[in-house]
Amino acid sequence: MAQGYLIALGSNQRHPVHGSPRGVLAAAFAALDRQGVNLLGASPVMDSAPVGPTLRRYANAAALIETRLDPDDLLDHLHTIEEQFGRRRMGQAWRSRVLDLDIALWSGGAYAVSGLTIPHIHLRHRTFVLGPGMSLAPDWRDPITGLTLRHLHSRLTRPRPLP
Ligand code: PH2
Ligand code: MG
Ligand code: MG
Repeated sequence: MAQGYLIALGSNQRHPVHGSPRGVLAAAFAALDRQGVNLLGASPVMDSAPVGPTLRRYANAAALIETRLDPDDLLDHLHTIEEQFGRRRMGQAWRSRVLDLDIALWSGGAYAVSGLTIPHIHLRHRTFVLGPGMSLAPDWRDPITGLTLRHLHSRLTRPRPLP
């Protein structure tokens, strides 16, 4: 059965062929439209300040895909694409990376098995996932809070009065 996923893309390192992080994400969208996966939508790419230990800025975006792969098989597939882009999965978490592909949302709802959690655990706190995600699927609801991506995004970016 075809299943829908929202994928969060990130890059903060150059690639020898694809060039800047923006070039990496353009190539990654193409890679997400092969081998049993259909790319239904690609968001605009945004620049974002790094969260975590690295100093390099990120290019971030989101993709809406359709595939028959279950969450675990899709995660393996995404890891293979990351490796094709030169990513090596070792050492420090959150280090600089050529390409990061995370499953943000799944049409099947919530999932938590052996190291894979959907929705992505940081979904609700990251404008660099919610902003691009909202441009593709504003009415898609987070199964945990019941809130739409549009709502989660405005909750995070709404100006707050000074104390
Ligand atoms: N990804 C991380 C850690 N920090 N910061 C930004 N701006 N964008 C990311 O995609 C990102 C991050 C871990 O995957
Ligand atoms: Mg990530
Ligand atoms: Mg990741």
